[in-house]
Amino acid sequence: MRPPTRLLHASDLHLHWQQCDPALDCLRGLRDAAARLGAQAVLIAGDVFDTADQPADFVEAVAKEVELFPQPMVLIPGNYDIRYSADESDALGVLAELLPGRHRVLADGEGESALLLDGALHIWGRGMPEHSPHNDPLRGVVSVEDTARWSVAIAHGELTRSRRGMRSSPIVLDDHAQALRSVHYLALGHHDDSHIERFGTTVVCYSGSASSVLGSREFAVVDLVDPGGDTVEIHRLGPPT
Ligand SMILES: [Mn+2]
Repeated sequence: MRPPTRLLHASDLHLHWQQCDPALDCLRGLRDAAARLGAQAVLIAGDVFDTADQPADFVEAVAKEVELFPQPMVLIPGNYDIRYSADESDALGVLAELLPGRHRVLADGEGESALLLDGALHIWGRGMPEHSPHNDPLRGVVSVEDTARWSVAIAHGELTRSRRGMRSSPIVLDDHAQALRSVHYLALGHHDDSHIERFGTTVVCYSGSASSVLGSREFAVVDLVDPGGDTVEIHRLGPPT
């Protein structure tokens, strides 16, 4: 039996230098919530920034706020984080360089994993090489079938039943049914409003947007509990103090 584990999952922060105070307040609000609610790790499921182009001093201010999270944090890019042209750097890439080792940005186009909480939590995510119907955010998803580890995947895109709609970055759970069987929690980002469903035993959740500028201020608190007692609850950030 794995020890019960609590995660805070947020997404779609849409941090923008022109809204610096609300951006930093959003991170402080999540940090306070993580402490108050006893979260052991924090997941940010993409659209961290509102555009890839942010001035260096703003990214540094964001890095300072993220550094103050004592819990390990795992972030992935969303469609607002990526560059649509040449090989220039992007704000999330710059942030990744500034963060201490316990925080990880999973941006590899082939997907990559992070092991947190002394190996008790396996998190898989991949970068977003393009935001198009060809980009499958769960391509190559890795889960661990290990009774000593929780298996979590994180993805940014559009939950959809079929590829026929040709939405960009479609997430078709049936295409990954095999791998998802041993994933306890699928942390999603892209939608401003929260949404929870189950796929087999996997809890699938859009946390909603934590942004007070563009979003619903929502975030999710996930409890991983053996055997099969995983739950998720939506919370809302209070107004900044
Ligand atoms: Mn998005």
